[in-house]
Amino acid sequence: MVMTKDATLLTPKPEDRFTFGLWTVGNRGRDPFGDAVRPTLSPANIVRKLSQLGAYGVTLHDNDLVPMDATLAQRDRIVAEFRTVLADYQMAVPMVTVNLFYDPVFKDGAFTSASSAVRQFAINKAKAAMDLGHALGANIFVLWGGREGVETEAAKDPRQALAWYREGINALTEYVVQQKYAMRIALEAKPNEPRGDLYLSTTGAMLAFIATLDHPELVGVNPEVAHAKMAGLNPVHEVAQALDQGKLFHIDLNDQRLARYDQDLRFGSDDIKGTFYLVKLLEESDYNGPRHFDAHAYRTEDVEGVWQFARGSMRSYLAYREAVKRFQQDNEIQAALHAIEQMNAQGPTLDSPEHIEWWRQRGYAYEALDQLVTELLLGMR
Ligand code: GLT
Ligand code: MN
Ligand code: MN
Repeated sequence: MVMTKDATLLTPKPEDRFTFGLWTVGNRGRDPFGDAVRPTLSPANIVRKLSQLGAYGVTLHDNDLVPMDATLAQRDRIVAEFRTVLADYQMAVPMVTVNLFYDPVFKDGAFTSASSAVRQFAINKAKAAMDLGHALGANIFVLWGGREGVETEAAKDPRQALAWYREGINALTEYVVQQKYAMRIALEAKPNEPRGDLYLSTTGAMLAFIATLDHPELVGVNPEVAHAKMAGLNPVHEVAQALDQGKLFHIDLNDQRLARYDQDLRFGSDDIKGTFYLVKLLEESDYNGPRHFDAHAYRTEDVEGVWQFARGSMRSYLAYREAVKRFQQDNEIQAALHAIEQMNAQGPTLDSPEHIEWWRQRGYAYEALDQLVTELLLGMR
């Protein structure tokens, strides 16, 4: 089949539910070796531009919008102004998160800080961020434990750290119940960076941890493609497990090469086959939440490059989605799948040496199937 040239196919629309963190397009290109290369973009400017590009909404950390030292009156004014901007551009805020990693008070962690004073401060900050999320209409609260980890195991007993982590999250679900907020918490795992080792480093670890909480029904996961790859895992399988447990509350889409620092590359820009299967999984699942991009433009880019990055993230998702449709409609691929299915169904039961030998000898024809997918993704079908 020839690739479609219909220009509207790759035009993002609000119903596609694309969202971006204010911190993603707002990323100024700082890295451990170099300073900012781009100007600060105001939240209002980001909302306006993303809405023009066809996004559904934005997400934010408390301090992406409200400075950490703002008074309550200042906070209320900022929130009111921001709500006006959101209404003007018909943009939603489906998710809010809390920054528990930037300020130096959190250098030894937040919920897992060895100091009970810091832990309490972190819990209070997270509750205030939930209030902010509620005010903006968010029903997902993401928790990425940025500095919940260690460089040296001498510092804390990891079992104690997990107990503190649990106490922190239990305090937040208690708050949700008490305040009657229509909000669920999504835990985001990452194996390392900025700490040497982070606790609960994979989505699987998060899922097991959730079962030990006071209100497991209020807590799910927010897997990030790049973080799974940093752990050497297959993001498709991480997301599949979350779906299987009814715990995919949110998702962070980006890209990442193996064995590297946290690159947060534009979605689908590196691992084309892996991304294809992730989009296929999402589109074939009952997940109907936001398609949230947590990535940033290359440091080489100016502001125009940032908007190209945002536009490209959404167009790529749509292009992968079209590829999924072509996979579903490709006669040869479907016939190959059907033949494999038939062979599995019609193969003999393993009740005699000859029948066992049959299963030993059979081929699965996955080479031919994968080749078809490869050619499809290369635009040859
Ligand atoms: C930070 C991190 C992300 C998290 C964000 C939410 S902030 O950019 O790298 O993976 O999702 O706190
Ligand atoms: Mn993320
Ligand atoms: Mn990341």
